[in-house]
Amino acid sequence: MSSPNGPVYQTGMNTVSDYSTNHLAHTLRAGSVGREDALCVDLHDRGLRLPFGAVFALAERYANALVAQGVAPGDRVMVQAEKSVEVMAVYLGAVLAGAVFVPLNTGYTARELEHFISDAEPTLVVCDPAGEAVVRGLAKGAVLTVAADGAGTLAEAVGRAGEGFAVVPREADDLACILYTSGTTGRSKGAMLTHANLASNAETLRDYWRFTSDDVLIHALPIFHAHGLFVAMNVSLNAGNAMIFLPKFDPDTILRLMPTATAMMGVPTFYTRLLAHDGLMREVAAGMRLFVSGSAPLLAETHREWTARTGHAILERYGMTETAMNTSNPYDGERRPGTVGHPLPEIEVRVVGEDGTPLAAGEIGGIEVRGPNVFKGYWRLPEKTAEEFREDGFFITGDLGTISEDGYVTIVGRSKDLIISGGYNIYPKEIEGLIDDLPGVNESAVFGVPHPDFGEGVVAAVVPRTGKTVDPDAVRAALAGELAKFKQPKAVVILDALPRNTMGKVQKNALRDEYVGLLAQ
Ligand code: MLC
Ligand code: AMP
Repeated sequence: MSSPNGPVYQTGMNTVSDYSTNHLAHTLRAGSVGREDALCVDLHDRGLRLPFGAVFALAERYANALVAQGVAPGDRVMVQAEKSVEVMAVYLGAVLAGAVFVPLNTGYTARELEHFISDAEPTLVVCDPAGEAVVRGLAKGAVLTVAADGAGTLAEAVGRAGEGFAVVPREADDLACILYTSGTTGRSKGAMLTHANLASNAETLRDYWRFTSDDVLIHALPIFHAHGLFVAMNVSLNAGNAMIFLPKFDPDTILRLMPTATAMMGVPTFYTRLLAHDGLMREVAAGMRLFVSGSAPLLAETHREWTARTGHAILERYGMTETAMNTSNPYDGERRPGTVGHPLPEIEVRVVGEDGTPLAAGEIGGIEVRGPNVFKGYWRLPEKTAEEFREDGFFITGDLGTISEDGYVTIVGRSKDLIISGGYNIYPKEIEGLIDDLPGVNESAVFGVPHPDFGEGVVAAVVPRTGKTVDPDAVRAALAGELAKFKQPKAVVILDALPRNTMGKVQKNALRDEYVGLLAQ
């Protein structure tokens, strides 16, 4: 089997090692043992269909290539590259080699990248050929490239690597991944996920959502965040089901392929965009058994419209980078619109008051989580980690919610100053810091308002210095090269002053109310 651009995929396995000694590798391989010829990934855009045998043979070759680049157990392997089976193989290769996989959003700019590279100190960075010069200027370790079609120096390194790999033993508590998540301070923190965090969540979700080797999942999410990587990919590998692996979300392609699939996972924007498409009809979804939504609130209205159009009730679940998935609506039973369902098995969820005391059913408070899914802490930030955990091990999510008498969790807001746009998290502090440094700017406040496509969209309110004027277009232009596109304000408004309460704190709620319709079309 070969792709038009060179990389060669073998069909057979030549495993010389035992996956059972590596906690996560064992879980990810579990669904395909003895089923090497079964379809693992359908790379529709490249006309390639790779069975499990080929994918794990590739992963073993990649593991050899990583080791040849100097990657030792515990070392970080960072990836900022377009979604491809090669990136999937770097992930699996890193797991097999006992390394720590660190994926990055492909939208991050050089400025953003600098922090990730200096913080994670990766032994190897895999990036898009277009980004190589920038990465080489920042990275101390090795740099390899991979394009969306698999071409690049990574393919060459893998071509030189041997087949079969002696899988590096890893325990439950060893690190498997670091995922960066922004914070209220404006500085991204690396969430350390262990082998057991990821393995337990994959197994739990497989059972809860009834994934089996008969499933075919539409995988249109990016694989640099928890949803596409830990939920969609890990569950599929663990269950041994095929994935239709799409480079990005495209409603035409998804609707064309839906009759060949059984399940899809997406952010709410996937569902609203599909609902806006004439091609979404009951017959197209007739063979589907499950639609999962998460990463951002799904409007109850979208839930109901979807049921009316397709006959399927979307199953909404709730998770975080730090915890993978926490709650889910039931597979059987009522999938209640506007709620995120019940705590998953072995995971405890509580709602507490400001002093940390658990509240009664129906009362609104902070959502806290404890269980095998909850991360080990923030990379090299022990104090920050300590702040986010209670003494009894519960993690403080920063989400506000309630739990009903019959156990359904509803998220009603956030205590953290966070905007979620199209499933991506944006912390205003980072954007405010950049705007405040612009010439003529006195201060700024960044907040989210309803956006018809992305749920929330970013708006910046900017106050010029006395006697100065600030041009909104100049603000947007200045941010363009600094921030990933999804973080850039969709609108900039110029104000004489920011609304403040008596304590002097900026009232973002007042700004949100004032500009609630600004991005509505
Ligand atoms: C793209 N743009 C966005 C955006 N995505 N702006 C704000 N928010 C977003 N999410 C920008 C583009 O750069 C472009 O800017 C313009 O908006 C239009 O882009 P598009 O072509 O319409 O966007 P598209 O490429 O189709 O992407 C939209 C999307 C994508 C919804 C498919 O954002 C996406 O895949 N989101 C999923 C994110 C995800 O996986 N989240 C999980 C996190 S894990 P311009 O200037 O060029 O016009 C997590 C835990 C959990 O949260 O619980 O799961
Ligand atoms: P992230 O940091 O990208 O992992 O985003 C996690 C945050 O996304 C959570 O803390 C929630 O605020 C939000 N989130 C995830 N799933 C849902 C959901 N189903 N409904 C509402 N918010 C969600």
